[in-house]
Amino acid sequence: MATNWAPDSWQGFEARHLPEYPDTAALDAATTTLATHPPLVFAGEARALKADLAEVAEGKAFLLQGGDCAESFAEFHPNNIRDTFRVLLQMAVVMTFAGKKPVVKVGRMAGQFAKPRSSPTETQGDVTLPSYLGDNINGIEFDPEQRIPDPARMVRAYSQAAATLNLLRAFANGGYANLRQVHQWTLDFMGRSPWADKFSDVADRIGEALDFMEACGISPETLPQLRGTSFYTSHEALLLPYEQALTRRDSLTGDWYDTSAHMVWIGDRTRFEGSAHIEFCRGIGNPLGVKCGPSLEPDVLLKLLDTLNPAREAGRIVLISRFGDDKVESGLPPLVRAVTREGHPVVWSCDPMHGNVIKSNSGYKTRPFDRILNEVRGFFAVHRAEGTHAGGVHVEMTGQDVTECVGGAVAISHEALADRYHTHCDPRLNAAQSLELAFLIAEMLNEEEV
Ligand code: TYR
Repeated sequence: MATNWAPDSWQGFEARHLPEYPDTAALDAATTTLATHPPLVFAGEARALKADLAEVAEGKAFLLQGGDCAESFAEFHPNNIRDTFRVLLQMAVVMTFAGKKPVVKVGRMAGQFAKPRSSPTETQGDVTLPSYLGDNINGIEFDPEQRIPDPARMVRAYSQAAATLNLLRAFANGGYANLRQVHQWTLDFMGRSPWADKFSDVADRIGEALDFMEACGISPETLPQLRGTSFYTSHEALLLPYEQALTRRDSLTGDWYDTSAHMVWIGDRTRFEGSAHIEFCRGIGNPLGVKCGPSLEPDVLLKLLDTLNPAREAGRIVLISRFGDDKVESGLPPLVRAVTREGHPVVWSCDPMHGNVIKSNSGYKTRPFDRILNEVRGFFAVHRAEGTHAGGVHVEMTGQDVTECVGGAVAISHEALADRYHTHCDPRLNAAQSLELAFLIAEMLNEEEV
């Protein structure tokens, strides 16, 4: 257990990207309420994820982490949860089938509300207001009242996360994820994508394999592994008052866990030395992600790993690189070499989204699909050259048919961005683009084996 640590010890450190709540009594009331609410996950589940991630660190499995850029109160709907879940399942099945490796599935769901912003204020015309920071902090409407941080939003976010997680658990183990249903996961609008046909082929072959096994006496009815799946949740541990209120001592081991999700991560903007976010995360037993961008020096990373994982447990740390497609091949190797040299057992995961944002000439923020693919290719190439395992991907995606990232097989043009640009924050891959990415990753996983 971490020494000199308590769930609130982060308060003595420099905290960036946290809101200033004008009404401190309301903040106390909200965190006191949350502290009496049940945990969203059980510590044993976080340990199960750590064990699964240890397999990834050893090169025996692959991590798929994905979901919304930012969840919102307005888009809270069972169909949205189902559609994101089923695209993640499709992606996982493609990678498991073609890549012949188990896939650890972690949703960026049920808690991904808060967003660090590049500027604390937003100006429209001659009006300047505080930036929108995520639905658990303030409102997206460009309105002075809405932009005031409201602590009661944390309680609403908790209940939305609880309901989302409840549905995800039901889908994962209640029959929806049964491998016999694989054909049913195809979404109507995917019909236009050539990758939908490829998926249908994979589904046929899985069906045949299941028929064969059933003839041999093994079926989803007799084997739980075919009937359901493990699905974990994660979000950025940004809003520390919320995370602290949900941090509890595990009754079995006596260790502290942040029970707001199975895994949390520290963003690129909050991983500086002396940060409150690092202080908080070092004391919780959950698996931790650390975003690694171009500004991260190898020796700073090594120090960070010593702080966050002094016992060098495999499965504790996921390093999520986000360089941009033109920088990954030069920026990533020094980090990989340093970590390998020091013998830290980490999962290397690729976030091909955050380094590849451009402003389209149509005015929208977008991410070209080609650049996303290129960064994933570069990531695999680096690990192949270094002899390390390209362990996972971290993507911002949705099961909806949105038009936010340009390109892909159903080519979304710059002009088409306006059609269905629904994101609350950054552009996400749509369902067809997500599936396309999964097939390409499956190919790369196969090449890794050679
Ligand atoms: N149980 C296995 C897993 O979680 C195989 C599986 C995968 C089963 C996806 C169902 C499913 O929907 O990886």
